[in-house]
Amino acid sequence: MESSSSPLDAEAVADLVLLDPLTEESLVQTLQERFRRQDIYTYIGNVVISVNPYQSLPIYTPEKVEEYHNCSFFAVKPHIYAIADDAYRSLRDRDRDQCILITGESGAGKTEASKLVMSYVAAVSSKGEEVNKVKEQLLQSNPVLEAFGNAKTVRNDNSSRFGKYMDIEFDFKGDPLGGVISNYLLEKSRIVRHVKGERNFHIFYQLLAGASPQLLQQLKLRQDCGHYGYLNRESSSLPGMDDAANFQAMVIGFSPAEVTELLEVTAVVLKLGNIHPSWALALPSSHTELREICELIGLDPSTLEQALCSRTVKARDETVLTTLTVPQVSRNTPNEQKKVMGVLDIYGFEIFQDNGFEQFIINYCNEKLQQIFILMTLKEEQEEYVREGIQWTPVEFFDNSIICNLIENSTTGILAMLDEECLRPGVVNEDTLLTKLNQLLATHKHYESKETQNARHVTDTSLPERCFRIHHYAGKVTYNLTGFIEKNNDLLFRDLSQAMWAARHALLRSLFPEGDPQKVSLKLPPTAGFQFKSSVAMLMKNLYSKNPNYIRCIKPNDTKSAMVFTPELVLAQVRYLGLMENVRVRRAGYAFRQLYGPFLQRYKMLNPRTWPRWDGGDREGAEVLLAGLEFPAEELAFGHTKVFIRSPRTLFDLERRRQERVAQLATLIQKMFRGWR
Ligand code: AD9
Ligand code: MG
Repeated sequence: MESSSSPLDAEAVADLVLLDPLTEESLVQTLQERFRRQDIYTYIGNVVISVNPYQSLPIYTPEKVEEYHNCSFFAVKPHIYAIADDAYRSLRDRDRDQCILITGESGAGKTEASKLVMSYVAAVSSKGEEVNKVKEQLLQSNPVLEAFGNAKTVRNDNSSRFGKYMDIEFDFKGDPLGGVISNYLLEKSRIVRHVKGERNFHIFYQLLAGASPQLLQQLKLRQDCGHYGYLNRESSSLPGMDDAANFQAMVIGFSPAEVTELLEVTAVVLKLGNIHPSWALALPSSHTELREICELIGLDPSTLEQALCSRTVKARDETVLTTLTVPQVSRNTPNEQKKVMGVLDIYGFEIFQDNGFEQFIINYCNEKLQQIFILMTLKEEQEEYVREGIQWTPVEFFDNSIICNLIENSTTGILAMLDEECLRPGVVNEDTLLTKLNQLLATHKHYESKETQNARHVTDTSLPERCFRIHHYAGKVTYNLTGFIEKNNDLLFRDLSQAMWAARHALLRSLFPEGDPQKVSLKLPPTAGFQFKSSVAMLMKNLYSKNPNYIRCIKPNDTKSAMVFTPELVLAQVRYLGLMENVRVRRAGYAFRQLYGPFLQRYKMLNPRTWPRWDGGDREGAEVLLAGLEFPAEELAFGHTKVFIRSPRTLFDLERRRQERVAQLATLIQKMFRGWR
């Protein structure tokens, strides 16, 4: 008999491609039933869905690593290790660069998943002094990135406030050589502002809690969080988070001089927060914080004072979005053929009550990821059919390139029109932008505003002023244009970058290359939207050149509780993640496929011609076996190495017949046994 965790258990199929009937309800129910059994991982083909358990499960032990290491993907329960192993093996043995795309909403478990993938790869690749050093550095990048890029939010105590893409490089043997990390859309505005109940970036609390009294003195800091305007005393410590210990973990791997430089800049940021905007017009140069900042960075106080005072209010108002590339560890490997595994940990689709420029950009990125997902999945399916010599019939699917185009088209796209408005001299505001959008996009099927609604005589008049709505693949989102222009402009005033560049502090200077008076250019820097579009295009090109692996993370409840599963909440995510479309695309051709050998082994008892023995080849055996079962011809296809079954129903029928036959045989054996006694 089947155990309750059989992949073909109809109550809780391990692969949603086999879901029958396929509805949103049945999909959510299956996830719920599996979650109840603590099976937090489920497949859609080779896509892994991960439901955050909010408790530590005993499924990440070294024994588990061993179990999944070199095991066939479908022979073991769904697990993130299975996808990591599959990707790593294809990279090492089949020489195919891989990427692992992890998406999901805040708190769904993306960052944990990316760490699990990295630690799995570290565990199964070879050991040796050199290699171990690289692995350590790779794993070590996490505490640093999290210290400077993560913060407590209402949704997640350890929320990543940036998107992360990491290319891990391997040599021909599959040993890690190093990595390159790119960050997307770091939420810099958190430094100056965050909502009640949230915190600033972890690093500030870690520094104050973990630094020795001598170090604090050297950095001219006080230990008390409450002294700093950017921090809040009430959440200076969080349950389950040891800031002091994390501080120690963060500095491992850096030289003492590097640590000092880094922390000096960190201290300067904290202290800048104590320079009050009301001093905008006259800042006493004897001001203690100002004087201390200048001592830390080697700058004449009057230079900083001038730079701050001319624009103080504006500078505090900055909300900046950007992308930057930080080359992390990298060993020198001339002339060596490198293989690459990319890991992408990036925010999923967002629909809030109020959606602004950030949501617009994030959702654009997800729209692109969806596009590449569909293209790659179809491509992969098609390639498998060609490899197996099976007829491929094109499938119907929703092509979201029309939405991508609406946003990114270089002349009529929303981003292009926003840029145009940002560059226009004179008074610019979002109202004129909206008018322009309405004119150009009046008939676009995926664009709506109050104006176009009126023109189209739409009765739904729920759309507020100064807003537009996009029909994304994952649902309709209303964006409020207020703030789009300022955020897109992303200007740091030149006098500030020049002042920073004038400091003697080497690290600080390197952060403001544009402050070099020799390099002053009259050209405006690229807008935030333009930069993001370019880096998304680069990312897509990079991903497209690799073999994709997907991890879709789901948050089961809003209270961070173990064992609570809220179906409505999960349903919304199933929609944003496009899981239904995912299943449909996966089974566009054939829902199930299996190598002839294991297939024959499992079902040969269903036909007296193949049972109890079949002496011919596996493929022939499978053909003979299925010929006797009278399935409609279009349900089956025979490839070079695999049998293909079109609909889950046929597979379940096969499985049911097998179970009946097993029961029958068991009774028969029992009878025989009794007869012998
Ligand atoms: V955000 O978009 O950066 O705000 P993530 O990255 O999706 O978000 P994260 O990985 O930080 O979420 O997970 C949130 C919390 O869920 C973690 O701090 C863990 O407490 C918990 N979690 C997530 N995945 C697992 C898991 N596989 N096992 C146990 C988990 N706990
Ligand atoms: Mg995260």
